[in-house]
Amino acid sequence: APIIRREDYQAPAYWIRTVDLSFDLDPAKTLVINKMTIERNAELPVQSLRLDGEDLNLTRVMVNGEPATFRVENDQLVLDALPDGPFTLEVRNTIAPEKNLQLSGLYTSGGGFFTQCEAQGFRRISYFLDRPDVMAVYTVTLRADAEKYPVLLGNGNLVAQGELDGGRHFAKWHDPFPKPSYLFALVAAKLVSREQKIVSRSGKEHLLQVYVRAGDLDKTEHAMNSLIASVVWDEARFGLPLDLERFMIVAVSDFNMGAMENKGLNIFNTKFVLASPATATDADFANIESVVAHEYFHNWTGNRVTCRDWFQLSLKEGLTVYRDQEFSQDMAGEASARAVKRIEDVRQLRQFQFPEDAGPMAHPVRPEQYQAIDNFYTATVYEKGAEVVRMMATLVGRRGFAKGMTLYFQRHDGQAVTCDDFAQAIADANPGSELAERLDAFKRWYSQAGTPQVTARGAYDAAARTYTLELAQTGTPNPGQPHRLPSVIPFAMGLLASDDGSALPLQLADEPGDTGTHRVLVLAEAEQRFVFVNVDREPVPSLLRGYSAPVHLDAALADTALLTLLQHDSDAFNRWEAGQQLALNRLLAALRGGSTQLDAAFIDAMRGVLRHPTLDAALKELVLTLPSETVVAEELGAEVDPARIHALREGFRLQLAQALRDDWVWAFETQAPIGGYSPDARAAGQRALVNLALSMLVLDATASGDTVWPGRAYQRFKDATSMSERFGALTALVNAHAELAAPALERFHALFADEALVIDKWFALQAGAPEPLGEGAGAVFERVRTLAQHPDFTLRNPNRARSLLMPLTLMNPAAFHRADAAGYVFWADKVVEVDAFNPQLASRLARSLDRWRLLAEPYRSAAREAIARVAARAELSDDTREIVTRSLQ
Ligand code: BAL
Ligand code: ZN
Repeated sequence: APIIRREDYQAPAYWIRTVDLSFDLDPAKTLVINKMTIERNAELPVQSLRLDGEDLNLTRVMVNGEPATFRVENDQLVLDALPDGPFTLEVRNTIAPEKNLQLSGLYTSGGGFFTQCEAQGFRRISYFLDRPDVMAVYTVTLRADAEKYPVLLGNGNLVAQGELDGGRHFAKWHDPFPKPSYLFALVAAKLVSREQKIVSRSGKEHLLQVYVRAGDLDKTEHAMNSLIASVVWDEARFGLPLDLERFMIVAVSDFNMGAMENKGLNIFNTKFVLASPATATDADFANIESVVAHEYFHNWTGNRVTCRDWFQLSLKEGLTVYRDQEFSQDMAGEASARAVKRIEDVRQLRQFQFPEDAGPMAHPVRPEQYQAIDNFYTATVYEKGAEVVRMMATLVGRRGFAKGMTLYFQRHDGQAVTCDDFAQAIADANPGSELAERLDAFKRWYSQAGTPQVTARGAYDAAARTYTLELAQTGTPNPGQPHRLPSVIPFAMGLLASDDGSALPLQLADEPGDTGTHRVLVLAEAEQRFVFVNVDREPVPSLLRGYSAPVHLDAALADTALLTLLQHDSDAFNRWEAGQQLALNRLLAALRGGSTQLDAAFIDAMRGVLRHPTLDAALKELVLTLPSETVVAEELGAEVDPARIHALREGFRLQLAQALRDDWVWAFETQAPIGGYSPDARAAGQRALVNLALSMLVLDATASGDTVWPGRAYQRFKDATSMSERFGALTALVNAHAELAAPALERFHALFADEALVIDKWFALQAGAPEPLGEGAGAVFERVRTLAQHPDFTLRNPNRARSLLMPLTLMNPAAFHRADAAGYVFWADKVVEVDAFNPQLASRLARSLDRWRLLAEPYRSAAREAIARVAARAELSDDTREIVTRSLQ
């Protein structure tokens, strides 16, 4: 496929103003009639009209009602001689939804019809200017068998429906808002819905609906509650109301993405809709809340204002992730619960975006080029993009950011715009702010790939009562660029007294007194020095509070300083960060030949956190969880031996289990939430801590041959009243390789044989289990190979395929990276097998070996060979080709 470059952007030669679509739905042969009104873009020279198409069977082309001359060239439908003024173009084609295993365009799933058009699925439905800057008003008529497909849904409002001959029926939908084709959707299926009427602030009534298969209605309450909360929040926080009479969510079990924000008709992966206490964990409940919010928020940030081209994807995705993160924080409530959400988001960033930004797929938040746009729905565009928006909000303040959003919609409602337009609006609404003053430099966050490294060094001068903080930033330039220019880095910080941890005032040399105990410095040069005066006591710096910028921070703090932060910092994020740094220092030292035994100071500090009288349970659980093997590997930066990292980390885990045994018992017995199941952040955090305690107790017991705790875990597994409890107990048994794991897994499978999403968990748990140390090593990988043959396993369903393959290849380094290369062979086979029918799914899986250059031998050569084997295939999708080619470059 050709390389598409941002700098080559040109406005479309034609505008499509209205689309009248009709579908005669049939799984084998669906007829699509597409009548468009089109105008030439008068600002450009006269040229041919070129409509995108893919896998379409074209039957008729008419211009202004007359048969027209056309040709099909490289999949495009080309019309040369067209009327000068506005004209109508009617295109008829057929498609075969049941053969569409890519799940892009119109496809069948579970006996119904569903669509997915972002980014370029609409061209697999009909010929079109399939690009986001062409926005049209759609009217859509669906015709289908009434018994098989009683529910017919489209974007916007239902304007007509009725019976047809031959047992068929129809529905006609009209969407008053002009939209790009990627936001088109239709559904025709046998579904039921949960409904809720709400009245918005303006007094308008809206109908909210969640559509699922008949047996799943009892699992829709949480999604509906999340949707209502999202509507309320967006109006309260940003003044953005629901703009449609009807807002629908439809769940489908075959779906490549998490969910899709089609105008008024969001289509969701069942994973992010269906939840009951018996089938979904706390994490599932939280994910549903955030994905429902994310898609709903897109209605403004994405749909009302959309992207000019796909290079601007982060315009809508980074901003909408920022919005859903803020929503989830607000839903969590208290300051400490907000910090917990922030920690979870940063963990995700470090686990997935940092490796991406340091690997072969590294790209700026606004990429410069692509071959397959589907490959750029990445952690960088989404999560780093959200960090960029968060930094803007930090620089202009909460109210300033809200003002900026208002200006953004005033300027751009109904338009397809760029990341520059967004940043400009936020800056213009905040004249004199650090953002407005440094906008050009700030926007380097959009154009420079890679994670900046910030070095911080402090010095206290007791005689002068000054504390000097020197900050420096470095980073690698983009390919083809000689230098990396400095980023604008909001650097939130405070100073704690080293003796009692109390907060010290922060007065810079040229400032009058009383500037508070928390502030945001702005690092905008390669090196900057900040001198704090009137510092009475030796301070411990609390740096990059709340993770105020997506950078690597090297502060080289001594253990004593980290222990002070862990105990006293008013910033809960930095308490966690200090704990992670203490653990990381020990893991890295051990990997470099230092002690493999945890010291008393560390263990006492962890005990102090676990037993702390007021800390949130959720925060405790996060602090007491060691940095992941992936994070350790990235910190190491070269010659990574996954087996060694695993052995050391598991060794530390076991030591924590043993040394804190009594404390884990205490936590298990006293920290559970009281009352019936509620997915709220506080109760979820308590359950997480209890589950961690149980895992540690079972780990310790299994290592020493004791059977009491495995027995208790099994009992809890059997008696559990919620999936969070049940799955926690099962996880404890499986991860410790307890003998009772096998009967528990068998029982779990039997209990939930009809719950696809729970069976996904069953696969994922086994594929993500820590590889045993010593003689049992390799058992987890062998288990995965066996499970790949399980009657319940299929590559056709993306959730099921991911449930086995992703935990192994992305989350379980020691099981995947094997000296005998069997993991890589398995990976290559699956990539090739999936690529034959679902390129988007295959290219995701292909990315699991992104970081092969980080590996030590023999892994590195073997991994390279596996990637080369895939790349050598003549038959490979553009998606997967792009990944493996870049990987080898
Ligand atoms: N736009 C694709 C799915 C999402 O980010 O919401
Ligand atoms: Zn999104």
